[in-house]
Amino acid sequence: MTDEPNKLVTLDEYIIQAQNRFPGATGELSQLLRDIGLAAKIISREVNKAGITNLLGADGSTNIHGESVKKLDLFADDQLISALDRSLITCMVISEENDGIVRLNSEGGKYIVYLDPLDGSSNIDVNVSIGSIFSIYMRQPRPEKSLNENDALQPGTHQVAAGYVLYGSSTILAYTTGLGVSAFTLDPGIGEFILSFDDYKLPAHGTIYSINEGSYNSWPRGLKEYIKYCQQEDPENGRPYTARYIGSMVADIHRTLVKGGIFIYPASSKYPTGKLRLMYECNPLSFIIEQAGGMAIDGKQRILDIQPTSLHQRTPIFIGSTENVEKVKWFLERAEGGNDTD
Ligand code: AHM
Ligand code: MG
Repeated sequence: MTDEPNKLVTLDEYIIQAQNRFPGATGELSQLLRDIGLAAKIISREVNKAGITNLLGADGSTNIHGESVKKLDLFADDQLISALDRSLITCMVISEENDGIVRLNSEGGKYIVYLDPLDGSSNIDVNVSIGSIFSIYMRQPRPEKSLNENDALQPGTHQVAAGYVLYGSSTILAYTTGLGVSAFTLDPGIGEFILSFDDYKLPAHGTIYSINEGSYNSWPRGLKEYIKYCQQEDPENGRPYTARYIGSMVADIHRTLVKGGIFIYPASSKYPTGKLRLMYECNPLSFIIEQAGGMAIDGKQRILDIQPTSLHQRTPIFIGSTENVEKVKWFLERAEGGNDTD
C-alpha cells in the first residue's frame, strides 16, 4: 500500500488509496472514516488541554448505566455525532451516552455507527490514557420501512469497519475494514494522522496479563487457576507473566496489540454478565484483535458470533494473543467440567 517507504502517508491519503483498490466503491465508507478522524483530532485537542479549559470533572448527571458522566464524555459524544451527521451517510448512532438510538438527519443513510465516545472515563481526571471506540455496520434491507433498533442488532461479524483512538502519550488511531489493521499517529505540529503501521500482527503468545485483580474473590474457579498459572515460576516459558492494568480498555487493548498477552474482563458478583459493552467496546476491539491475528471469546464462544438482543448489553471478554486465549479457555472448560466455584 505504501509504495514509497520514505513518504509520510496521512490517514486521508491512506483511506483514498484503499478505496481506489475497489473500483465500485462509492466513497461513503471512506468519508465516514475521515469524519471520525476529524472528530478524533478535535477530541484529542480538548483532552490535551482539558485541565486548563475546565473540561475535567463530572458533569453532574449519570448516564443510562448509572455511571457519573464527565464533561469530556459529553464533549466527545457531541463531536463524533455531529461529524457523522454532517456527511449524511449514517442513518443512526448508538452511543454509550444515549439510551436509545440517535436518528441522524439522513434517514436513508446506509451506515449504522456504534460509539463509546470516551472510554476509560475514570482515568480522565488523573491524566491517564483514555480512548474513543467506533464500530460500523451497514443497514440491512428489511420489510419494515421505518428505522428502529432492530436494524442495529447485528452480530459483530457484520461489522464493515471498526477502530479506536487512543489519547495517550501520543494520539493513535487504529482501524480495520476487514483487511488487516492500520494505525496512525497524530502529528500535532501539522494536525495530521500519519501512518505508523500497516497490516499489523500481534504476537501469537505474550507474557502480559491484564485484569482487575481486586475482583479476584468473585471470579470463577477456572479463571483463578489461570491467573495462578500466569504467576507460576517457569522461566523457560516466560512465566511468571507481567501484570499490567490501565483501566481504560482502549489502552489495555492497544498494549496487547503491540506486545501481545491477554486482557480479561470476566463476569463477577458485581457484574454477573461482565462489565464491558458488547456492541461498542467488545465487538470493535475483537474485530481489530482478530484482524491482527489474535482471538476474542466470552469464555465459551467467539465474541463476534454473539447475536445481540439489546443495544447496551454486556459480555465477559477474554481477548489477545491466540495462545493465551486458548489457554484460559482450557482452564475455564476444565473447571466447568468439575465444580465451577470454590
Ligand atoms: P467506561 O466506558 O465507563 O469508561 O467503562 C469501561 C472501562 C474500560 O475502559 C475498562 O476496561 C473498565 O471500564 C475498567 O473497569 P474497572 O474499573 O471495573 O476495572
Ligand atoms: Mg467504555
